Amino acid sequence: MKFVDSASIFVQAGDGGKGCVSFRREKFVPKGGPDGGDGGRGGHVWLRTNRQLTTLLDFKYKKKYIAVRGVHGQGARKTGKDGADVVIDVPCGTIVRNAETQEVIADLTGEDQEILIARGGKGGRGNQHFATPTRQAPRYAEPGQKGEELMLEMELKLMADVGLVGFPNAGKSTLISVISAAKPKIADYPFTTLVPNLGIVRYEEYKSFVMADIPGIIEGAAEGKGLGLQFLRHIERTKILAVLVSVDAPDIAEEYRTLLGELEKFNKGLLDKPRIVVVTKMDIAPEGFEIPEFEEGMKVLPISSVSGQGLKELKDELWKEVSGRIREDEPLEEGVV
Ligand SMILES: Nc1nc2c(ncn2[C@@H]2O[C@H](COP(=O)(O)OP(=O)(O)OP(=O)(O)O)[C@@H](O)[C@H]2O)c(=O)[nH]1
Ligand SMILES: [Mg+2]
Repeated sequence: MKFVDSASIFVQAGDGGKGCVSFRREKFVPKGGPDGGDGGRGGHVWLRTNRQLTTLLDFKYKKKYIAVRGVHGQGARKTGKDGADVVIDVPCGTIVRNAETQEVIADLTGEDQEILIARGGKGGRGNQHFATPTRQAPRYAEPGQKGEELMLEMELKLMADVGLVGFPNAGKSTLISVISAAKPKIADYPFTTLVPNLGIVRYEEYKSFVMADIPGIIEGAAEGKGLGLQFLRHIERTKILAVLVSVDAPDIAEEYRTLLGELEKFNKGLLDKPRIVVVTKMDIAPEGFEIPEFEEGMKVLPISSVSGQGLKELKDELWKEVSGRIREDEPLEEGVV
């Protein structure tokens, strides 16, 4: 499967309908005044975020979004109907640029966010508006204005609260599959995950946070080994990182340091995020296994996605960090969270 995280599309709003040239016709009124109605507005094109979407894959197949023209005005002062709007659903975290100028038009991070991306042309005014004392029977009306059109470039940065990072086979996909409804592919060979998976982790009765499972990282990834590091941009915006190391790694503290090194090479800022260490596959821990010291003061949580050991504690800890960060960065309205 190919991972699509950017796309270009063409959007065109509808033109305005024409204004109408018409004169009143009534019995006993031989020369009625002008009564041409206005044209309707052309349909707008909107972008709207949709939490259900996690890729820009749809835009690989459909690349043109065109709204219809407004209906022309008619006699008897009848205004034409506006053209229907077109609404394009995009995943949360989509950045939209004008392809020509490269200017960022929108950074759609919120849920149910909506922006007008191409404005429909105004309808032309009918001849009823152009009567003057000296020209009582104007024979012209305005044409409709053109709808806006432009090429858009979209780039997706997944919006997740928690990013899972680890070597291939560390058990990232397995973890997300047991604590969320996401059903990613799981297998005992490296690089099973080729595209990021998002899962919503339910916490207690009505709380939830979003977790991102990304492909595995290996030493040298920054130089292009393995799948490279491009997908790491999807965790640049997560609030926290959970670094997974498998209990059966030859030297798990060393593995942890290697991972941090690769993250740092990609973007130093990643190391400023709060992180916790998760030791996975505790069900196969060798006799007498002891958790090593990873870093001073670092929280370490031993878990097993198979036996369920430590999963509750992990969720508690992640929720504590995620909700704490929400309060810090984005003050919420009273009563929320
Ligand atoms: N015994 C045991 N095996 C596990 C556990 N979690 C995952 N595994 C196994 O470890 C292997 C790798 O699991 P994945 O979840 O695909 O690992 P991943 O980190 O997503 O791997 P990549 O996508 O390749 O980076 C699979 O065979 C899993 O069944 C666990 O808690 N206990
Ligand atoms: Mg995986």
